Amino acid sequence: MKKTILLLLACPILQAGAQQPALPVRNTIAVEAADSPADIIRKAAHVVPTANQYAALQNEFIAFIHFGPNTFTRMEWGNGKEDPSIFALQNLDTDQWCAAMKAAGMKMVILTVKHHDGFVLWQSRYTQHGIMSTNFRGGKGDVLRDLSASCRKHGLKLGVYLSPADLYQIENPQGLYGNLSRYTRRAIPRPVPGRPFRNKTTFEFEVDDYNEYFLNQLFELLTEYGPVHEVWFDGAHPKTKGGQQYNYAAWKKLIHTLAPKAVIFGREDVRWCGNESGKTRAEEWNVLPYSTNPTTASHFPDMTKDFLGQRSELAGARFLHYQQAETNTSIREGWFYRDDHRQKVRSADDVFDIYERSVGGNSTFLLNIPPNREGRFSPTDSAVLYETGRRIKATYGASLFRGAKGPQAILDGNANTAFNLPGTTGAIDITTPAPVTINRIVIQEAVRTSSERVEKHAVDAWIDGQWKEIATSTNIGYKRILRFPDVTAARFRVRIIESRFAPAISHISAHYFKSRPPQLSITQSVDGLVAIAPLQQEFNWKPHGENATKNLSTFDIYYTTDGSAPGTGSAKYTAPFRMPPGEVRAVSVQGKDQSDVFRQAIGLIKQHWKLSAASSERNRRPATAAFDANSKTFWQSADGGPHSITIDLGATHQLKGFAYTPQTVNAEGMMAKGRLMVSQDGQQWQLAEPFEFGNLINDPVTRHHYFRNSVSARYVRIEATETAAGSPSLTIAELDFFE
Ligand code: FUL
Repeated sequence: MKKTILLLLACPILQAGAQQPALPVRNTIAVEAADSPADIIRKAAHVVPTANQYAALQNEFIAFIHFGPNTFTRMEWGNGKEDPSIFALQNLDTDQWCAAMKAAGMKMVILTVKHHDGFVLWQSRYTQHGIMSTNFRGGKGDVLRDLSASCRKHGLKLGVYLSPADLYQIENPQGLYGNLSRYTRRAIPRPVPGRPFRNKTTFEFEVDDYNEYFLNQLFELLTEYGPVHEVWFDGAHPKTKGGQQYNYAAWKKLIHTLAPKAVIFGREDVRWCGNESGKTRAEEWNVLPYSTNPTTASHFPDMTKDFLGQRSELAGARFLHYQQAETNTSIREGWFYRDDHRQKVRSADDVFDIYERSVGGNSTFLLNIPPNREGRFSPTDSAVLYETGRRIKATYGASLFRGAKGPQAILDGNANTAFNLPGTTGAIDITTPAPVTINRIVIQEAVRTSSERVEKHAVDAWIDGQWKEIATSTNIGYKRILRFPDVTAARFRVRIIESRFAPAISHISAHYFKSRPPQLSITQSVDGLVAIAPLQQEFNWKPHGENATKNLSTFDIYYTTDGSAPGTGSAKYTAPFRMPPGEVRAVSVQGKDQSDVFRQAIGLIKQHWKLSAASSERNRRPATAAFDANSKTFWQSADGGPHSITIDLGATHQLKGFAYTPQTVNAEGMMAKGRLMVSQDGQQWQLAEPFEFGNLINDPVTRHHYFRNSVSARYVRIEATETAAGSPSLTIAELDFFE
């Protein structure tokens, strides 16, 4: 049953046992009015990635680099009014970035050559708002040039993030964004005296000023830095103006011509996974239902939905289209570097866990590592990358099914060969030469030729003379990693239980990962009790209702409250405890293995806080929910501002800062900007500091604001001056104050 891709692509074959004949495979298949639900499913089972999409899937683990003025202002979103000199870069070491990314096993890096603030990191001919107006290398520096040279040296592919939203072009009086200019025929690239292009390709498009600017910049990016493999269009828009439209058809034509190997993120090739915090769906399908033709669509499915491509979702589709998910998240709290003491960095345990859930969950893992103000990855971030790479290699570098008996097309390590099941169910037996101890199985479908078809599968091991089920899961697609407790056996069986059409399995391998002490979460109750417990990940895989970490009962937790590093000599955690405001640092220990350090700032105890006033409230969303130590409940004001909440802290405190936790039920009322007012008596008020939080809707996680100088207060009042996306009400899930 060994077939090459060429053969499969060339002839739609009648598969024995399948109820209906195979269809030709396509990247998009239209649904006809007369199609029955079964016809739709059969069509979905013939939707495949393009060659570029497939190459992008094979990258598996890729890097994001967020770098720019925000690195220096410590903001998540700039405002476009930054003086370029804020970008006070002195040194840049892209070789250091690439060495660490390569060691992590990443295959590509995508640089934010222009984030929403509009500042460009390359020597563009079309603006002065960028690196050319800084002192970096006398105004001649070019971050993309350095990075592309380092990528070549280290064998990494290159991608560019060019933000369509451009606050500099919006805010600047001569700005091109939304300036209501006429759409006319314009030549791209627009010639600039003294700055000729080596690439002589030219285009003509009917565009306005901003689209022309954008296309000129894309032309520079795609012709002067070597091959580009991904162009990333962020859907986030801090602001828009003048009804600005994007002429995407022109952008696409230019990209397809100049970067024929590139996939486009944010449009039809690659999609957002729906969150920025590393969550993965238990079932991630890449064949999606569209209501309009995806190649010309201006409406896309809601990528944040819990279910996207399941059978039940396909029923109303007009088009079925392959569009793979990218799980994008940052190694640090926030997308940009802020500091090395407060900004949390994900541990290798965490990054490795996301790797297994995302790459092994039919998506690509896009991990952001924001360089610091020295132009380098901070040592902590680098160490995590090296360690993650070591674990990936040690775990997945070789299969424990080496030398096993079973379908060779599955065991040969060749992605171009596949075993075609005769029907929609079946079993694949694998026998190893000697018993092996495993806790991971990797399964892949030949998605390029035969789409994603498996809807339910299980793995059994032959133990004590009978088959014992060791893992079950749903879809497979490009890759599924099953995690389960250690099992030792010499016979295994993968059962395909349900499929959309007879599937083609291209790969099965077995692996062993030495379990690590669990990751921890540290919480504080309303009366100040601090509890430390294993992290319960909402989206974690629990193939058997078990966590991937085995023997949870055998670990110990040690912690400190004085800022020192915790270890087995520190206090052992036995029960929740109270402590003065400060920081808890904790580790879990299992035998000789110690977890990474988990840190949590502990704020003022809220037990005696009182609500003094709230501008308004809604039923079931009372203002007291803003400080009930429960981030699932939240305060929501009535529509129409100004919105404020005043709290009596019960005693005077020297405040260093505060944290705002947004609600996550919907995107309403996120507090983008505000002022913290303080008072000793509830009568005389004084401004402590204004504050600003960017990117709340896409990334609704706890945000911290620390004051330049600590402020003394018994009463605090938060006045919101701006809500994200102009929401008419304000919502606060939780407020914390730190002393
Ligand atoms: C978001 C942006 O607003 C963030 O700043 C970041 O660039 C992230 C990757 O996408 O939507």
